[in-house]
Order: sequence, then structure tokens, then C-alpha cells
Amino acid sequence: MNAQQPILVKTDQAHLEIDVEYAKAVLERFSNPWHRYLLTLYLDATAEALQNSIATPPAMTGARCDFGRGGGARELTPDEIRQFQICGYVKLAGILSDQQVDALRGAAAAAVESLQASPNSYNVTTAADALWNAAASIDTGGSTQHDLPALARAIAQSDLPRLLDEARPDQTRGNFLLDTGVWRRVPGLAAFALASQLPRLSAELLNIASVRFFDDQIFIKEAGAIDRVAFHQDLTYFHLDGTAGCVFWIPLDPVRSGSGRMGYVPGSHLWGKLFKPNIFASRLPFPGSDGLDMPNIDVDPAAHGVEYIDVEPGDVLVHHLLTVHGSEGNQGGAPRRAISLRYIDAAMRYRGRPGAPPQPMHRADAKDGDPLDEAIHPVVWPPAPSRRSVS
Ligand SMILES: O=C(O)CCC(=O)C(=O)O
Repeated sequence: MNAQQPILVKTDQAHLEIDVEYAKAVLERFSNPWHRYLLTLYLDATAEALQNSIATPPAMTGARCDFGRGGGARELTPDEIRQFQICGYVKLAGILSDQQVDALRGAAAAAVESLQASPNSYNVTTAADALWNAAASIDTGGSTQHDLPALARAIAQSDLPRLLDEARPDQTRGNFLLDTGVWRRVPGLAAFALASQLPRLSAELLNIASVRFFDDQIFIKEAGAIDRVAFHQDLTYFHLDGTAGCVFWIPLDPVRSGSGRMGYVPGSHLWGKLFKPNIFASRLPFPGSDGLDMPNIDVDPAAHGVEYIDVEPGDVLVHHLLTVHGSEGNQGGAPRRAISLRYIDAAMRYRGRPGAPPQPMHRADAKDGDPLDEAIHPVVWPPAPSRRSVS
């Protein structure tokens, strides 16, 4: 192979021209073979020459991704971009293809099957049942992200209530399951997070030149999981300096009133305020956390102008890292599955926030001002300058 020359790759659709030097330079930044493999997908690197230079990790064998770099069901409209910038959130109706929704449902199923393997997974329902029952012993399920005994002490000293919607008499209670950093064990989610159109949409919504994938969370509210998520702002959980970031909340089921809708406070990303992170099951802040106390929005969301949004699979809700939001419980008889993917300005650096829960994706020895770890937070936009050639 002549490394100076772009290589022409015959794909099903067309010839694809890849700047090999650029692609190799990008690959060099990724020391983890998983990420190198994923990046080959991101680069559309079907070139034999490139693939031969990359060791495919055994766990990834056969994992492929057909999302297409930067491609997707449709483009953003100017109104959607304006709504995101003015309101701090927007519903992108029908932005994902059926194929993408199916792939994400598969990823969510794989995540739930392997939940026990994650040090960051929690059954919020059973954990909260124990935390609000001082006599109960707390089963961490092997997860280490949160200091549950410290939360139990804070709850015992507070009169803030646990947030639950009313259970329907005909519906048995279900569990609210949560996990963080799923992309690192579920290849289908990694491929989507790194290689779908979402990195490009982030650049357009935030009006930034380069985008880093920050992390993911899955939020599964089983049928009858009536746990609400207290109103909060994502940035103050994340140990980041800077504010330019957005969260794509991707429903995998239809969501209506009573089945776990997301609700947003319009314009709250422009308030210029940082609120203490709370424990989700209640407005109670994490002990020792910095920031202002969140207004008591949960007691009367309508009085605070909260907009709750109905969605279908294929729709995506996007909010700014500073937008105040929360969710309703799922009183219904079907699960409400959602995946949340977070993208930030590639220039943002680490900044520790006292009291905020440690995030699994930050290095334990990270110091304020450190750049983010490229292997854990890859730059996903702009892509390598490959371009279609005349076939
Ligand atoms: O899915 C939910 O219920 C809450 C999600 C959320 O708060 C988020 O994605 O930031």
C-alpha cells in the first residue's frame, strides 16, 4: 500500500475514497483495541489495508454497524435548532430510522441482560425501598458508584419525600433500572453513539466545531415502575468545566401521560444558575454537593411551566446540559425503555464537583483542568475527511 495515496474502496453503493494518513493518525489516538475497532466503523474503514492493521478484539467479532457516518433518517430543521437554543430542549420527531430503533432495542436488551456485570447499575426502586426504610439492609448489588449508606444517613436526616406517582390498583409494581457507561460493554450501543448522525446533530444544535462523546445512561422503567425522577440539571453531575453539551434522550417505546414522560422547564438553560445534583428518587441533594437548591418543581410542575412531551420510537428529545428536567413514573402496563447519550464540546476539560457522585468515566486521578481521556471520551465530530469519489 502506498501510504501517501488515498485508497479507493469498493462498497455496495459507490467507491469511497479514504485519506489513509488521516485515518491512521486518528486511529493512533486510540490505544484501546475496542475503540480502535469502533473507530474503523466510524471512518467507514472498509478498506482491507486499514482493517489488516487493526486487531479486532474477540468480544467484538462480527459486530458491525450500518448506521452510516453522519447519516440518518432526516436533517434538522432551522426551527428545531432555534427551539433547542431558545428553550433548551427540542423534540426531533422521526429523526431515527426503524433500523436504528431496532438496533437500539437490541442494545438495551443486551444491557439489561448484563446489568449485574456493571459496577454502575442500580435498581433504583429496590434501593429507594431500602433507603427509606431505615431498618432495611441495603443491597448494593455489587455496584460501587454510589455510597448508599451515606445516602441512607442523609435521607434519615431530611424531610424531603421520595417521589412516587400513584400506583394503579390493577398494576403490579415494577422496577426502575439504571446503568451508566453501557457503551463500553455493549458494542451495538457504542457503534451507534460513535457512528450515527448524533455527533453531527450535536455540532449543529450547539453550534460547535468539534464534538466529544461523553457517556451514556439507560433508564428502564418497567411496567408499574412509578418512581419519578426529581427535577435536576445534568451538568452538575458530570465533573466538567464548560457548559456546551447536550443529551439525546431516546425512547424505545411510545411514552404518554402516565407512562414516564420527560418534562422540561423552558429556558432554564439560560438562567445562569447551577443547582446541586440530587439523588433522583427525591429532591434531596447529594451530601456536600455544590450549587443552589433546586426549586420545588416536583410539587407543582405546571406552576413552573414544565412541558411534558409525548414521544414515539424514532423520535428523540434533546436537552442542553443546563436545562432543568425530570420524568414521570410509569403507571402503565408496558415498559418504558430509554437510552440517554451525552455529547460535549471537544474542548471541555475535567473539573471536579465536590459531593457529586463519582462518574465511572473519569480517571480516578483526574485533576481540574486535565483534558478528558481520549480513549473514554472519543472525539466523534468532525469525521475524517473521506469523501465519495466518482464511481
Ligand atoms: O429517563 C428518565 O426517566 C430520566 C432521564 C434523565 O433525567 C436524563 O436523561 O437526563
